Amino acid sequence: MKQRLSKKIGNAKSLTKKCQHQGRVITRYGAELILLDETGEHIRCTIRRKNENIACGDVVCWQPNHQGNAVVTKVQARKNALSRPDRRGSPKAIAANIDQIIIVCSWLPKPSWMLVDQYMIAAQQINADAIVVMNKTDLAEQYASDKDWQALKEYESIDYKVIATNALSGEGIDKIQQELADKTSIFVGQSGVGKSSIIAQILPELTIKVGEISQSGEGKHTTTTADLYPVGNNGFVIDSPGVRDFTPAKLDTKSIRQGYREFKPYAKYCRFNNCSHTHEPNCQVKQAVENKEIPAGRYQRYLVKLTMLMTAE
Ligand SMILES: Nc1nc2c(ncn2[C@@H]2O[C@H](COP(=O)(O)OP(=O)(O)OP(=O)(O)O)[C@@H](O)[C@H]2O)c(=O)[nH]1
Ligand SMILES: [Mg+2]
Ligand SMILES: [Zn+2]
Repeated sequence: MKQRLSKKIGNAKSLTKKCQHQGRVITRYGAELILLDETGEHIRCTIRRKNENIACGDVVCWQPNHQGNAVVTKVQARKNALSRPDRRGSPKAIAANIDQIIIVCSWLPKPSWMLVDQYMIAAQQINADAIVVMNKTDLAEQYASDKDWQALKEYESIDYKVIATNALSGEGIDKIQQELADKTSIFVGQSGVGKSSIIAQILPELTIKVGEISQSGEGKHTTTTADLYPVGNNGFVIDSPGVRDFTPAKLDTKSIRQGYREFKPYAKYCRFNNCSHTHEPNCQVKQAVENKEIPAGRYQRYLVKLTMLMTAE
C-alpha cells in the first residue's frame, strides 16, 4: 500500500520543483489542511495566510515547525483548477489538478441539462475530460421523461460517455471504476444526486457520509468540503459539495462557444470568424442543427446560455 501511494506522489513530483516534504491536499478547513504525504500517511498542516489560494488536489511543500505542527511552505504550480463563484460572485477554486469531471445526475432530484452543459463548458475551459453519470436507475421508470432520455442520447451522439448507475445496489459502479486509473476525477452535480454514495461504493472501506432524502424529494446537503481519496491503479477521486442553486459561473461568449465542442468542425466553415451561430447568414452550425448533425437540444441550450449572458451584462 505504502509503495503504491509513494509512487503516486512521485508522479505528482514530476510536475513540481524539489522540496523537503511534499504532499497532496486531501481536504481543507479554513487555514487547516490534511495532506497525503509520500509514504501514504495523513499529515495535519496549517497555512500561514488564511486566504491563501490552496484547494483540494493541490500539491504543496511542508515542513515541521517548532511547536510540532506542520506548515505549508510552498504551493506547487497547478495544472488547472475547477472554480465556483463565491458569495461575492468571484471565482474560488474548489479543486486543483483535475483530469476528469464526472457529472452526476439523478432522476430525483430531477436532472438539469443546463447544469450538465455548464460543467461540460467548465471541463473544456480547464482542458479536462467530462463523463455523465445517470444515477438512481431504480427511479427512472417513475420519473424519467422522453425529453430526458433524448438529452442523454444526444450527449452520447456527440461522444460523451454516459454511465447509468444505482449507488444503492452497486449497478454500473464497475463502469465508473474503469474510467478512474491514472487520473484525478472530481464528482460534481446537484446536491442529493448521489455523488458521495457512488464514491462510497467505489471505496467501501471508507466511511463516507451520505445525505437523507427529505420529504420534498430533494437530498439534504451533506458534503461540505471537497475531499480527495486515492483509488486503485494510481487514480484519485474528489467528492465535492453539491450545488444548491444554479447561479452559473461568469462566462464569456467564447468559452460558451468552445464548451459546445460539437460545433467546432462546422464553425470553421461559417462565413464570419466570430460567428455567434445565432443570426448570421451562412452559419454552418445552424445548418448542421437543421441537418440533425448537431443535437437540437444542445443548440437550444446554447442559445439560452447566450441570452442569459446578454441579460446579465
Ligand atoms: N433510490 C436511490 N437513492 C440513492 C441512490 N444513490 C444515492 N441515493 C440516496 O440519495 C441521497 C443523497 O445521496 P448523497 O450520496 O448524499 O448525494 P450527494 O450528491 O453526495 O449530495 P451532496 O453531498 O449534498 O452534494 C441519499 O439518501 C442516498 O441514499 C440510488 O441509486 N437510488
Ligand atoms: Mg455528498
Ligand atoms: Zn456560425
